[in-house]
Amino acid sequence: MLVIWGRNNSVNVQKVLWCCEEMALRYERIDAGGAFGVVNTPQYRNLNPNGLVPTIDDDGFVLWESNAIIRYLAARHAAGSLWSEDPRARADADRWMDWMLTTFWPAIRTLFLGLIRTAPDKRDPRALEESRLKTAEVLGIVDAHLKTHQYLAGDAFTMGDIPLGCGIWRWMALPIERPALPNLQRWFDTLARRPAYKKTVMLPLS
Ligand SMILES: N[C@@H](CCC(=O)N[C@@H](CS)C(=O)NCC(=O)O)C(=O)O
Repeated sequence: MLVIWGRNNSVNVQKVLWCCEEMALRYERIDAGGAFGVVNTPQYRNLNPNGLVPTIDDDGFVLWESNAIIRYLAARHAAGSLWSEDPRARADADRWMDWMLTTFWPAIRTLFLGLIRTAPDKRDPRALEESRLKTAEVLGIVDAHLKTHQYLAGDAFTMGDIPLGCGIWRWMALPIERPALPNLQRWFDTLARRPAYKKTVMLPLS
């Protein structure tokens, strides 16, 4: 049985849960991280020396780093669908997965943490606004891409949609002003109709 450690409100844990639900893969989830602690115990550090979530144990194979986990699970259980057999199509999905971690998340992180996990009197309005503007700017890249693509890595849903799909829920659910990005909105609306996305990602932000 696949075991997943991680609290279900974490963006990186949600990536893995959503991926599993899309593949109808059975798993056991153990709360860890944030208020649940666990991540600083020697047992957990043995599995993941970073003390972060998610971590998986798939019949003795331990893996951390959310995108690596998605790639592994999709290659193992969804080759030809979530995980394309074609190297170029797969690289396209990989590209958007990495872009979420290296470009989108650094842009939105301050805004998300500020509005959701920081008391109002401790917020830095200037930093929040900078983060909002930067996020809107980088999402312009996605909007332009989605003008000619149904999904991030082509015309079918793939693992490439999962990381940014988790991130975009935060952008859509935050109480902020958002510029009109019609192609991005269309992509999000499509994701929002997927039962697995509703179940694992579209949760109240916390
Ligand atoms: N690059 C790592 C980042 C993991 C990470 O930063 N996880 C956060 C939650 S989203 C975490 O563990 N924070 C500490 C905690 O929850 O205690 C990945 O993608 O898995």
